[in-house]
Amino acid sequence: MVLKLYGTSEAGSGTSIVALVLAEKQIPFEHIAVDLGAQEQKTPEFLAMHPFGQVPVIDDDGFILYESRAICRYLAEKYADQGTQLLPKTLEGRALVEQAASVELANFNPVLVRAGKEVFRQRRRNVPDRTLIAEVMAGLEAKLDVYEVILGKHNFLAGDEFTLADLFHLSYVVWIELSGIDVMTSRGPNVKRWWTELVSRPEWVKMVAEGIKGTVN
Ligand SMILES: N[C@@H](CCC(=O)N[C@@H](CS)C(=O)NCC(=O)O)C(=O)O
Repeated sequence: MVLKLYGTSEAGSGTSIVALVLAEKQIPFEHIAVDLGAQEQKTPEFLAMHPFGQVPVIDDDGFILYESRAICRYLAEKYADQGTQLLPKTLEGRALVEQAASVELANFNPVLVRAGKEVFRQRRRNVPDRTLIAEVMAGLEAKLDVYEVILGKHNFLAGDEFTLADLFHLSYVVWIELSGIDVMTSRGPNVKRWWTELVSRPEWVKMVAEGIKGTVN
């Protein structure tokens, strides 16, 4: 049975980082759009898959998994020898990926989620709190100055190769950039180089342009 990905249809969401792993790994999948506005994620059927009532969720031949980063790790491990290599083979290499992924989850993601929600309000024709967005983004600048140092030592966050730790950073930034706020390229040259490379990955460019599309639907 083909893998099912339940989630939103736009690049920038947690669903889209899972969709990017699926694309990078060349894993066929069906995308099942969940209408968050209609609260489809809170129906009893959906809650049976994801007790917190959120997306993304995958159904891999009856194996149900939620939390975008857990799903990405699962897919990268299961399809280790297929498509783009997203995890190093050595213990130390994996540990460095986990280090960078923990930094993303602790420092980067919370800031982006707060600002991203505000931007999303704007897209739903509510008035976004621009002061809040500016405050939140200022918090991110200090973190990006540390990224600048890290990325001065190697090409990507966990070494010289692109890994899941880099890919995880792609959620939410797109939404903020769509509102005209330059998040990633106005700091140092190393962050700019790294970011430009991430957002130029062909599968990501395609998803931003076309939305999330399954390969069998
Ligand atoms: N940590 C979770 C976050 C999931 C999350 O916040 N999903 C949002 C969409 S990006 C959602 O389902 N929102 C609707 C809701 O919470 O009811 C993950 O990475 O999967």
